Amino acid sequence: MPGNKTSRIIELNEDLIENNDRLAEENKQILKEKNIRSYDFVGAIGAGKTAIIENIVEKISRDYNILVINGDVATRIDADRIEKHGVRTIQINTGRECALNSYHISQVLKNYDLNEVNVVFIENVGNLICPSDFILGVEKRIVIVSITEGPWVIRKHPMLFKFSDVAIINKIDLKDVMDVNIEDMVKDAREINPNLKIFVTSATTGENISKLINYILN
Ligand SMILES: Nc1nc2c(ncn2[C@@H]2O[C@H](COP(=O)(O)OP(=O)(O)OP(=O)(O)O)[C@@H](O)[C@H]2O)c(=O)[nH]1
Ligand SMILES: [Mg+2]
Repeated sequence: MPGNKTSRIIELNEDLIENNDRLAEENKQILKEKNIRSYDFVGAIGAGKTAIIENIVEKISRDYNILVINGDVATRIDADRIEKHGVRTIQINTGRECALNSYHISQVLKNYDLNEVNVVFIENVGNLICPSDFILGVEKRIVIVSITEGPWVIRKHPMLFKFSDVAIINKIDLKDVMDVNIEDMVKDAREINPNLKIFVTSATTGENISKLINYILN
């Protein structure tokens, strides 16, 4: 019967999220025991997740032993970009899945030697919707949008802003060619989640990246 089918689908989805949350809690414990700082960068395709992580690792890799986990549907392009900065990466190709989940991270935490590592940056699959259901057990979730995605991108995708700790509005070097009011975008993010710490950045010029680093690593 169609009614039964629908309720079974809802149960399955609930199971999936419950299992994810349980493993995320386990990941959190492992990261805490190993004294590893951890961050999940989420955001739409092309918002600048890799570019921001490249900026960060360039600035801090002398002081921290960093591992970057790159989630991508099919390629290792982003991991290769990160490795050019002399930082170790693990590429996870998700195939049909539009977000990393806590199982992916758990596999890394259980199967790789993390003894020297003290910071893990995770670049999630480029998507502004899917990752909101799948917490990974990390210290902070950081959502990135860019002004080239249009002035309404935050209002249109409230869930990730609701469930993140930090928001980045990137590509502000392009503000003169884009018809967007950055202050309005900041206001939109704040209305959705008053606890969000918000940074407006340019991965191209490096504007405000140091402030972002100071905040997340403090
Ligand atoms: N002008 C400008 N371009 C940027 C900035 N940040 C990233 N880009 C460019 O935007 C494009 C996409 O950046 P990525 O860092 O690959 O974006 P991403 O979010 O990692 O993309 P996916 O991994 O494919 O989801 C690249 O051509 C970057 O050089 C920025 O602050 N300003
Ligand atoms: Mg990327």
